[in-house]
Amino acid sequence: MKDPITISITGAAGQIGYALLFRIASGAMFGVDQPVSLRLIEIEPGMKALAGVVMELDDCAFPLLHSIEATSDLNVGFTGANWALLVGSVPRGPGMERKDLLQVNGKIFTNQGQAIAANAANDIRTLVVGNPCNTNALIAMNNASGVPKERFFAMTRLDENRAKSQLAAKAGCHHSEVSNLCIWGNHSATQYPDFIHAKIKGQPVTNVISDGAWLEGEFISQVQQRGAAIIQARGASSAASAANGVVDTVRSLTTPTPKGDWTSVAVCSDGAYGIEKDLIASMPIRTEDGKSWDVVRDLEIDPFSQSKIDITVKELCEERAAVKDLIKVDS
Ligand code: NAX
Repeated sequence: MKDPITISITGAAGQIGYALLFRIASGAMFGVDQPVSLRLIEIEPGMKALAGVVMELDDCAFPLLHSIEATSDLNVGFTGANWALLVGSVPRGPGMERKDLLQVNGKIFTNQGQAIAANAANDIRTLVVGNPCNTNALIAMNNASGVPKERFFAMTRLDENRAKSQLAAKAGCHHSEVSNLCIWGNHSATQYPDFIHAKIKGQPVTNVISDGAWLEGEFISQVQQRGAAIIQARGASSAASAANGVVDTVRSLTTPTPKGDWTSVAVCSDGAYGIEKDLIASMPIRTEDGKSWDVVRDLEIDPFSQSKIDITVKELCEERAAVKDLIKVDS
């Protein structure tokens, strides 16, 4: 049996946490031969519900679940973490502006970045899910002194999966036949689901779906607005599909990317595709060994795509400017 790996999860008693923990413990994230130790982090008011979640995890008697620690102390929560999944954040309240939300959450991710730097394992990788996830990841990264920037990610995989599903439905094929789908930019309503480079059964999407107006219009807005549509239908935001996006993201970063394909995740920009350096922006990435990753750098960007990428990158710059006091860089 392998040694257990340690996964710290914030917001563990929330909706996404409830859909996520059981899948990690069952082996869906790291494989069916990899034991896991869970460190579950909540704020004080969430600790009672978290105790109930821990009871349910116990009651599953998962063979791979090595240990569970439930805590509201960040230093305890991130001790020895190989992966930190930052799911918890404060939702936007009535009358709260985006700028207020950025500030409130910014403080949370400042503390979490510092606690990760002080307590996690040397190979720590951090995936931020809690919104606004790109900018929260930017703040955590800038406050995690000594942790390499390429170990910070923000989740856009749910958006990628949503886009694949929409394209498959339009083309009348199975979603597994859609590949090379990249989400660019921010996990927000400005994101750009890139259908130009996407493929269906190995063919360019634009050869398979002839309805260009749908691709340029309804397709993009449906992917951008999918979260809102789910809230309207379900009366609550995406949880199981978001948890599935977390599982898919971590699996994609820890296993080699299939030949010729790529995956979407927001990473620290090194200036690729003219995206401003050090923003956490979604782009196409590949990993050959399941450890290091690189941006797929040779895609030709047409003027339509460029105009969409410019919009979402501009929003990321604005978000960064709104939290510049928390990240100690000029913006
Ligand atoms: P819930 O409100 O159900 O759960 C959040 C949990 O986080 C609560 O239990 C709360 O007590 C806890 N929490 C709050 N502040 C915390 C802190 N400082 N430390 C530890 N725990 C803390 O929300 P849920 O539906 O689970 O969503 C969680 C986050 O995911 C939200 O910010 C949401 O907007 C975001 N999402 C991100 C997505 C993405 O693709 N990146 C998609 C789904 C989701 O909208």
